[in-house]
Amino acid sequence: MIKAFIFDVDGTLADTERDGHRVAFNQAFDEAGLDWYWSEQIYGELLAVTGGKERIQFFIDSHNRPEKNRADLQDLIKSLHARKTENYVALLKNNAIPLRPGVKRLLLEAQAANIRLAIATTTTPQNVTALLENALGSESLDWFEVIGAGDIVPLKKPASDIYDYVLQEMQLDAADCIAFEDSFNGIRSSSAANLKTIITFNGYTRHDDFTGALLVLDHLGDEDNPSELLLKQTGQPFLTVEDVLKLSNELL
Ligand code: XBP
Ligand code: MG
Repeated sequence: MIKAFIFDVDGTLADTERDGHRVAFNQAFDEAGLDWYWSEQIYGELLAVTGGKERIQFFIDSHNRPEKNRADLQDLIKSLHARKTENYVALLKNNAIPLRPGVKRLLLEAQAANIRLAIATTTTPQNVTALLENALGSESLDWFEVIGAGDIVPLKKPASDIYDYVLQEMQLDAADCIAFEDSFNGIRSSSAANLKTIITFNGYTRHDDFTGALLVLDHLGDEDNPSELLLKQTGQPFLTVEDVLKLSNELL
């Protein structure tokens, strides 16, 4: 019996990477006087590594930046990332990034059906708060029993740590939960925690390998915004809680 839904944030709840995180990183680089610029394409490549600080390090290494020899490199990365977080939170306040189609509907439906909700993400906790407050109102923070985020665990996705942490906090078995993810690193993490996973891909992740997913959709769909892939597979415009429960029992 499914008792909880566990949601990833970036790319799953909202399309935050291209017009949110990427922009906030570039602002931080500019403010620090660095000549780095992450284009949409470069950012897509950098998404191979989760976590903002880890992504900056990956950029320096993979683009062979001279800064790699700086004695204060780790301090530089930390301060760039702190600025990036401030920029991202400000950006969401001024220009809220909407939730993806069907997300609010499914969250409300799940609560009505007494399904417990949680979040498992590699992003910084302040970013989750800012996204939820601006897109759904501050009361929505209470919809989630556990918000597992950022450096709270030793290893970020694709390691299972953040999902293991959330399951432990909720005192639930993986078999009683469904994860919602958008990326290869996301499903590697949820699968490593033995969770069944529903994928809603986005522009950056549409060609990722989602082997093992329970279902792969373009988005969750709403009445007035049908999920094309769900329509094709079941004739229904949007995914309901009942569908998720059936799917988990391989009945859909
Ligand atoms: C999200 C991430 C995060 C964000 C940036 O991955 O990798 O690093 O891009 O957030 P997922 P921070 O959706 O798989 O959790 O800069 O706060 O790390
Ligand atoms: Mg994601």
